[in-house]
Amino acid sequence: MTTIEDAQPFAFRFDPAHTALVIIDMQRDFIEPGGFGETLGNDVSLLEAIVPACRSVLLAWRAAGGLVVHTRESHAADLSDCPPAKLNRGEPRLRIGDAGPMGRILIAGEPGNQIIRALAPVPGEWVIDKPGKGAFYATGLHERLQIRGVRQLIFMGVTAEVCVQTSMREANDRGYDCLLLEDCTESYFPAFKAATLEMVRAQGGIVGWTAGSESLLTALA
Ligand code: TIU
Repeated sequence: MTTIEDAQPFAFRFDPAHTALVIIDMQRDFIEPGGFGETLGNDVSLLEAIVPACRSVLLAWRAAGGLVVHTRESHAADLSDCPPAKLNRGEPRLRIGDAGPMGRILIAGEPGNQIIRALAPVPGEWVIDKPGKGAFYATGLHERLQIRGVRQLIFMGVTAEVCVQTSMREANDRGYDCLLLEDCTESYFPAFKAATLEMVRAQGGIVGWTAGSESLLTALA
């Protein structure tokens, strides 16, 4: 077992052979101007700041031979997997499926839907396209993780309070111990990131643990 002693609310112990690194939605749609995140009215520049820390963790996890799972929030070109409630929500400048500067917004295969270059998947890593906010809804991810004997998940990605937290809550209910890396997640709303970290680890780790990425890197070294 490997231990991150300074994780909160208490030490996080994990077996790297039964742990996956889950990187939520680090796709151009959310990080770069012209994607879904910006069409919702957000300033996307905040999110780019976590990329170097995410990359350090990804490279270390790869070097350790760990399983890497990338997710993308993504819909079929015919929008058959996008419920009207999601499609019609709010008053975005461009809706899911509309043509934007990086191709059709949030559509599989479009340039904007690709993982950013710094964190691009390599062969052998899983890439999960998910139509919802949570990584476990309509993806088969749980079944694949069970076949691999995965019991613990380490989370990075965006946004903290939407797809990351939804995925962690889904995972928690499915019996996984979940660790969120504090400097490897971000929100368009700084207060929402802070609240996410607090609510995940409150009440004795009601959803999971949090720790800084340096603590994970030290534990893996
Ligand atoms: N809007 C927002 O904060 N997030 C999303 O729509 N998706 C993800 O979090 N990936």
